[in-house]
Amino acid sequence: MVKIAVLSDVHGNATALEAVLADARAQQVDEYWTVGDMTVRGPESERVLSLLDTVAPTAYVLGNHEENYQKVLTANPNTFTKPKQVMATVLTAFDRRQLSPEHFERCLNLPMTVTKQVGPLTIRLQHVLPTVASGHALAPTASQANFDEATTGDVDIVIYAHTHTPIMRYGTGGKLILNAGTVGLPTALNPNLRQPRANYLVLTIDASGLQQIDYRSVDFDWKQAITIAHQAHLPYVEFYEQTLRTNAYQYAPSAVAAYNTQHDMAQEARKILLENRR
Ligand SMILES: [Mn+2]
Repeated sequence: MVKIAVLSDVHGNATALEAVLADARAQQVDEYWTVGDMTVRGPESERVLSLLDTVAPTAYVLGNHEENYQKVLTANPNTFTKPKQVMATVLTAFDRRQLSPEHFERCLNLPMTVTKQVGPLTIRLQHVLPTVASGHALAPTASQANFDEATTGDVDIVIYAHTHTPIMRYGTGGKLILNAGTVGLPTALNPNLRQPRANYLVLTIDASGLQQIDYRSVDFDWKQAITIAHQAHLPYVEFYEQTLRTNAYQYAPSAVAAYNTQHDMAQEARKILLENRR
């Protein structure tokens, strides 16, 4: 029997990750898998990756935020100017200043998918689709066709991430689809389902198959997480703070666009991109 913790969307929130790792230890987890977006948005991407090193995850896959690291390194300053691209540029630069060269390099070289064989089960990890690490294809209410596209290939279970919404459903033909939710930025559409707790998943698998799926919600000191963000002079700190305070998603393109205008972020992003190209 093996107990596997599935962690996704930590987003640089080391405070939440510490609480989750303590809970996983108490659950006597044997192995850790991650499903992308370990960094970016929160203040402590380096501490997140160092904490993860202490449990040595056996799977890392590319999230859209790690993918943005790659994009920002080679982006054209004249065209990489959409509101979220400006934010990605500034947040990538913030992370790059704190990340060790080894950690940054690892983020730049993540695979799109990792496939694991555990007992009788073939399990594939992917941030969104097998070949796409971003976008809304697997929003919780997306069409079944999208979930069928997510489960192509010779797999029994697909675990994805990105939506910050815990999910258990099926592809046509019975492939199981799981989403562990989010460790670092808990949000929900329904106000009554919002809660300031870190989500992750513990899978228990033995020779007969999947014995238990445990969706865990763990309390963490979100006020302390906000304090750390302010102390670190995190860019876009208002978005991070409001997400942790309200558990409602704050990073809509229109809101980011307004913030960019107000704080002249396009100028800062342009400076960063020009420096990257030198
Ligand atoms: Mn994502």
